[in-house]
Amino acid sequence: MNDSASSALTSSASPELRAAFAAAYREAQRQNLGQSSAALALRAAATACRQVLAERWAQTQAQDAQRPASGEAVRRVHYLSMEFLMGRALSNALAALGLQGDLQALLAAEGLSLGEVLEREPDAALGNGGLGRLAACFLDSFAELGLPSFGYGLRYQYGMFAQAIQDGRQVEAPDDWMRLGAPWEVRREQVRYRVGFGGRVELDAGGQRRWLPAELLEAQAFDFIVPAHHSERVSTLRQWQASAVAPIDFKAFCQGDYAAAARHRVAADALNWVLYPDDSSESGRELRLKQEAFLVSASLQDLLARHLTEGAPLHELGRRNAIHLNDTHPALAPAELMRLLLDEQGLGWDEAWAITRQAVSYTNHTLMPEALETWPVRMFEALLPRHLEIIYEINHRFLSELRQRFPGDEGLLARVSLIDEGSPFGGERRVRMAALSIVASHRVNGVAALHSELMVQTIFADYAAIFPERFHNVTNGVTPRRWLQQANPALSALIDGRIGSAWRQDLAGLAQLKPAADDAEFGRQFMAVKRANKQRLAERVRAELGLVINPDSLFDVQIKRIHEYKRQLLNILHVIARYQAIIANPQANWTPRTVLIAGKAASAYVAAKSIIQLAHDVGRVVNSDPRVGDKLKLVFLPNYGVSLAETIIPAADLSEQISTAGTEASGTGNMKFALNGALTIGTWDGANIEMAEAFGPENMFCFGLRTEAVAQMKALGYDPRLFVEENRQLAQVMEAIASGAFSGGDRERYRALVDSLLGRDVYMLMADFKDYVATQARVDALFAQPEAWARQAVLNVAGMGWFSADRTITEYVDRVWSVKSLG
Ligand code: 26V
Repeated sequence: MNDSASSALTSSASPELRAAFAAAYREAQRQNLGQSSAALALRAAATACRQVLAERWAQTQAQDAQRPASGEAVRRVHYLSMEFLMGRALSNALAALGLQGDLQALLAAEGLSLGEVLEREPDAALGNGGLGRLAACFLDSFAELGLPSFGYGLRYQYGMFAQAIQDGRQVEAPDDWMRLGAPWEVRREQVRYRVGFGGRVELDAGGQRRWLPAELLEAQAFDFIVPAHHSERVSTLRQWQASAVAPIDFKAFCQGDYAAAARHRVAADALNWVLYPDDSSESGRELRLKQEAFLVSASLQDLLARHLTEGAPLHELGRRNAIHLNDTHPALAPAELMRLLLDEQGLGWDEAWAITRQAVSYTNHTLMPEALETWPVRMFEALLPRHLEIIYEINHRFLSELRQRFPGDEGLLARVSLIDEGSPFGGERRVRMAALSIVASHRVNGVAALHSELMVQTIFADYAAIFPERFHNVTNGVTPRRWLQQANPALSALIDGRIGSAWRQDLAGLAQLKPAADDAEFGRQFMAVKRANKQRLAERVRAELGLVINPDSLFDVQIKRIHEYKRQLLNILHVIARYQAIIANPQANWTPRTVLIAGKAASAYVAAKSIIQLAHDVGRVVNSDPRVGDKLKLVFLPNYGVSLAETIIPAADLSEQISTAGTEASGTGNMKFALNGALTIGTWDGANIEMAEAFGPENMFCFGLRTEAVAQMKALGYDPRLFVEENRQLAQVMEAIASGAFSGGDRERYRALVDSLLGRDVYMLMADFKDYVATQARVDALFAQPEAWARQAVLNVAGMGWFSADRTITEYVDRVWSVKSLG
């Protein structure tokens, strides 16, 4: 995108860069603070890389400021997201800057290995799951494609939470990831804005509405710089830190009441403590709304300041800048932009609205109705009175227009209104954030073909009827730099040997690997790489959990947030069925299998936590049964995150993508596994479908009810008990759980889980169990033929070219962010 900037720095840095790097390294070394040498080396290397990145950042910004006036295709993209799951930064930076060899040499002189230094780096785990990791992959592609852009987020001091397991149960603790400092971030001393909360709105002498907030916070910018791998361009993740503007209350301080003296300062600080504060309390919900408003206001003030500094006219703001909402969490953005344009810049409504509509676009990432955000009007009145006025006005104009288009259809108006009026029997009035996002956007998209289709047929059907041209699909992708090149160097080298290294920049090139699928020697090499990755994972499992697993067994992996719709429970039911079958017939020719599960459950999500406990209970029984040996193991790896995924995925034989059809918006883990040569056992859901179409459904283990069948069965009155009654194997599995076979005879522990499966079974595990188990048998059979297995695995890799985040971002630019998309 930015030809002038592209230069080849892939394999080796320029001598000047290397010298600068070595100097920075020595300098950082002089500041030894008594840390271990590996920790010191990590800090030094990060600081040194950051200096190089900061120079590239300045260059990139200068280039972007010079970009042509509107009318040209390039707009600056502002990607607003509550989550960015960045993971570790050092190995990515070294690869991008071509400094890997240099650092390795420097460390060797200190008696250190690069691997041990890389392992020291804590993950920046400022996210929850797929949505946050997608945002991180996008930043990589922004840089790689040279797209003028800013990612905007919050600087969470304690991430989401660190997961520990005690007695088989998840225990949450603060993830103190910046404890040893944050060597990657660049504090932008001059980049600060004020963000208000509460207070009232007044009419001033000139008839302008003016908001007088009761509380003022300051937002301070911290930048994390993301390098391109094939040019000197970078992208930026700008994260905001809140602090109180008011100093301590001196009177309270003098009276010795230090807590009262600093109360407002602690409250401001709390905005940056954790992502997704538990929303089971009113104060938790209020904190979250404040976080969202804070992110949005600081980011848009920054955008506006930059736009004006660049000397561009205000009316061009929407044509020169795209504001993208990563789900509805930043949905206040249109209201805040309107406030800035109306109240601070003095524009009229129509002009401000036109600019806002041009700028804003929105991606939906889930169809789960419970994830559709709404906020009580009461809370808005208290915290964001001016935004509420603006939302009312947007709504008023929207509904008036609809009244003309659809006269008499009051039902439609009530359904699509930005305000949920509650029911006459209770329930307070609420602001619907998805409605605001759709009405204020010029584009709305889903994240895989099926999801985008279901989105307009179900949750957003009314809006799609009103604004048919707004809705699009942009299927997700992942960055091949992190998820293949860095996570799996051995497979990368094997691929390079066959087709060259250009796939890093153009993943579509992987298609050239197709003929290698029929090359038995290549297949053996592929399996040897996989074996080495499995060996490494097995060592880690032994070191961390004291459990011995066999690297020659089939590694069957499910790693993702724990959620009922993702059906980790179905996976566990299969483990139990297999366990029972092994006990019944230990002499049979079992394909040895190691089932690995990892993932966090939201802290208030009781059912998900129970699933984690069941995994541990079943694991304990199965893993210690001498009759089983290595025919079956069940392992739960604690504290799932990006860097753990980077070790697990290259070691997987089988990828579990088994959500109830129609529930998983896309999945991106599914893509990472296939790219690393794991076969997928999956339902016809999310991006599984497009993957199967890309490399052939015969190369995926597809099973289960499809979306239409799920809907049909539900419509006819689904009764899970019928499936249990007709399937002895399933009945035995359920009976074992219910009778306490895995809970030391405690029949209560899993009563709720069992009752829910036999009662409503919302996600239809009982209906899909039989096909799932039969399909797992097909997996066993293929795994017993390594040549045939390798062939399919290579075809998977060769077919994954389309699932690069670079392709995804190119589509966003084309369909959502280009001037062209404004019509
Ligand atoms: C919802 C909630 C509700 C409870 C509090 C915490 C919380 C946090 C986030 C969300 C929305 C989650 C949306 C999400 O992560 N969707 C995932 O997005 C991926 C990227 O598009 C996609 O691949 C996954 O299928 C989808 O589940």
